[in-house]
Amino acid sequence: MAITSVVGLQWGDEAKGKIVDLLTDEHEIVVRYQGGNNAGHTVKFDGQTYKLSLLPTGILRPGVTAVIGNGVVVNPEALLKEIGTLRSQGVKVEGNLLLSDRAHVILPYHVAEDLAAERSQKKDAIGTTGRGIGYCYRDKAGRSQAVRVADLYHPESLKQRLSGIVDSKNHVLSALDPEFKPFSSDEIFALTQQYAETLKPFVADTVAWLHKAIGAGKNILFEGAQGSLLDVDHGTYPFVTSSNSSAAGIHPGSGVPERLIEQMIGVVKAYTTRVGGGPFPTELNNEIGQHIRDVGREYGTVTGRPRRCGWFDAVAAGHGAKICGVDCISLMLLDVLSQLDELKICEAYEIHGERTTDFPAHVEDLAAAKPIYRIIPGWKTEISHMTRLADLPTGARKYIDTVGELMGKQVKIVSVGPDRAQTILG
Ligand code: 2SA
Ligand code: MG
Repeated sequence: MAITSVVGLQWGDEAKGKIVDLLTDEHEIVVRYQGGNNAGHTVKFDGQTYKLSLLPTGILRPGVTAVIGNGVVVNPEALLKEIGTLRSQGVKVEGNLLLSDRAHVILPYHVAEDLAAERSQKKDAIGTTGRGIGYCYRDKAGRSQAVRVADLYHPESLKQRLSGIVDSKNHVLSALDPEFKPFSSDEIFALTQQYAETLKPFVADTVAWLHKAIGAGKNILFEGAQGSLLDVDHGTYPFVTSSNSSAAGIHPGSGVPERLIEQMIGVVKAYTTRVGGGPFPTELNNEIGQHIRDVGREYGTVTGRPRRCGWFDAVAAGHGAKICGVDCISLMLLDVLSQLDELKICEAYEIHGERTTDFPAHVEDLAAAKPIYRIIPGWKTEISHMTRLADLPTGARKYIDTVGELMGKQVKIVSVGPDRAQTILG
């Protein structure tokens, strides 16, 4: 039995989907444990591009079971749409997907609350994906207004509870927006009953199921969404998502104890990106940042928003690596940097006159951080066809070694292009 985890160490979009997809060959089960349809994974193979949001990447492989764990927040509408798109691309979903009966359900008022809150916060807005993620997690933590997948199959109590929940949501939403059109609790209840019907083939006690799979010696892969710096406990709070998007989310979000994980792979981009608000010390608001955005096609998979781009930040990614307890690093999108004359890697911050390699707790201290850089000469050579470390130009190897040195972990995988074949194992 082998249990592996793939987790992003930056602000998401580290190209985890590619690594998960590669490793799926050796695993029979792929599990998502947090987040929801705010995530965006792009996987390319055999000339096809697959865009995944809520579904675990394992869904693309026949014979692999994709599990949506209890820690995920599920918008049934989005899930059914994604399943429909995959079916039209020839992917078989039936029999390959399990949805936890303990997962929480995103309902239309969560999306309305997210959008209304973001509108009212203006310049302090978090820059959410507008999918209602934070408001569903808020109800989960608050307990009284939450709806879980299992509740869909207890219609009488659900109907009664929804009437109070919808009243209270309408009250809050109309205070935020005078033009708000109230939700009808009967309509929301009817929706939940439609969902109950269409989701039924997938719903399972995934906790019990996973423990049986572990007992049977199955290989399991955990797939993180977003990245460690968006973790609600360990990220750049409050500019974070509402789940434990570092490896800290695996145990609560799946019911599988973390001590059973044998290999934790931390995924980083060769540079840094961030989408949404919040400080970003190595951000490049100049033509280099634009170059990275153009070459790396750095636009949100879900929202299409241009991603903010900057130099690799070993303090930030190193914080992610510590929180997750990674065994090794997978360095992605190295090819995107190939045309630059000179590269910079942030090795420490200067905050209020003091040098530190600790990641600060408060966003105002992070905003004050001045990056201290190591300079690495550019290699100015196309590398996307190279298949061995030894083939890479000296500058590219120096870059990889510096990332490994500063993060204190070996870089074991280097990606030089989106295709499965464009992967160098170190
Ligand atoms: P939310 O919607 O409440 O989770 O937003 C809170 C913050 O978390 C960020 N976030 C993300 N950052 C990077 N990638 C994400 N997924 C999509 C992608 C995003 C997109 O793969 O490109 O398409 O815009 C993701 N999901 C959430 C978000 O930007 C907020 O900063
Ligand atoms: Mg993404």
